[in-house]
Amino acid sequence: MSNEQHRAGFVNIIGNPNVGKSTLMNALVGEKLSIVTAKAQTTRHRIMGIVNTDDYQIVYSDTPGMLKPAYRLQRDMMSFVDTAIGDADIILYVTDVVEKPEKNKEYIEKLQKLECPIVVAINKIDLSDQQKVMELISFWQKTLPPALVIPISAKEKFNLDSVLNAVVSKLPVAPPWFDKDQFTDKNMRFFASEILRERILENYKEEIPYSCQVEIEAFKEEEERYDISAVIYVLRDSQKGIIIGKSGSALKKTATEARYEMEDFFQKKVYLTVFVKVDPDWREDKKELRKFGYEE
Ligand SMILES: Nc1nc2c(ncn2[C@@H]2O[C@H](COP(=O)(O)OP(=O)(O)OP(=O)(O)O)[C@@H](O)[C@H]2O)c(=O)[nH]1
Ligand SMILES: [Mg+2]
Repeated sequence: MSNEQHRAGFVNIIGNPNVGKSTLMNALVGEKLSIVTAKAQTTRHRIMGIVNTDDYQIVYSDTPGMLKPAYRLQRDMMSFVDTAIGDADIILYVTDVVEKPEKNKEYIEKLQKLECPIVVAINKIDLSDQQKVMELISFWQKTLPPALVIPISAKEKFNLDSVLNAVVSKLPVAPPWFDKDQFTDKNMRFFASEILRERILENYKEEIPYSCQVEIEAFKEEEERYDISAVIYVLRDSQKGIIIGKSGSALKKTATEARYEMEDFFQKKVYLTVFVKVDPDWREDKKELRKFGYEE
């Protein structure tokens, strides 16, 4: 294929919390780049997943679910969303059969004003029936014309070919933005911290996961294994106790699960050490948030 015909572009995945944006990106890229849990606000960063062929390069961006920010971390999360709306070649708007379609009106109004093509994916149709899905398709065709509206199940990998075809047909003619062997913009430390954060989201209740931040203090690449040292920051002393659990049992479970998951992801033995520290300010403090990669 000659350079003049190569297609490439940014396909930015936007939508409300918990609709399945990360599940969809992982399925489209074929790698578990973004963590997925049943809890809302799982994704906190913009994470790129790149699909390369000889003919095209699709740079997907997974983003945090859209919400009204209550603290600085959430404001930073929403600035990732705003940037992604601004620099998209194509918006892949994800909704599902569970949420009220009119949720988050301001964002819908923003999307209505955009010039770039929009593909709407109605996710989780495995949980619905045909009539409800037909109603939603017509709602979204009316709300975001001339968007292509595609019913899918990201989890069951149903109808994802239609999403891929829609995206490829709208990709601009352009040279690749990234090396053709690159499949993400994030490094190994980032994935290690996200894997541990996913285990925290799964293993702890209520406000605990939302009070936690993970920092990878050291990541040493030995020949036989990776030596990883992580810190879980919490907001209060009482939360530290909950994370650690009785005689350290809760932390041991979380760290062990994270280690297995890291070994699976990195295809390498992992030696993981996890510390817990209190940092009352991390969700609000600009410098702390920058350190954790939330400021662009
Ligand atoms: N039944 C069903 N569940 C799904 C589907 N896709 C995703 N889910 C589930 O929905 C939940 C949320 O999925 P995520 O991919 O984390 O959603 P998200 O939009 O990235 O969420 P945030 O990052 O919190 O904004 C998880 O429990 C998924 O397993 C689907 O097609 N069908
Ligand atoms: Mg997500």
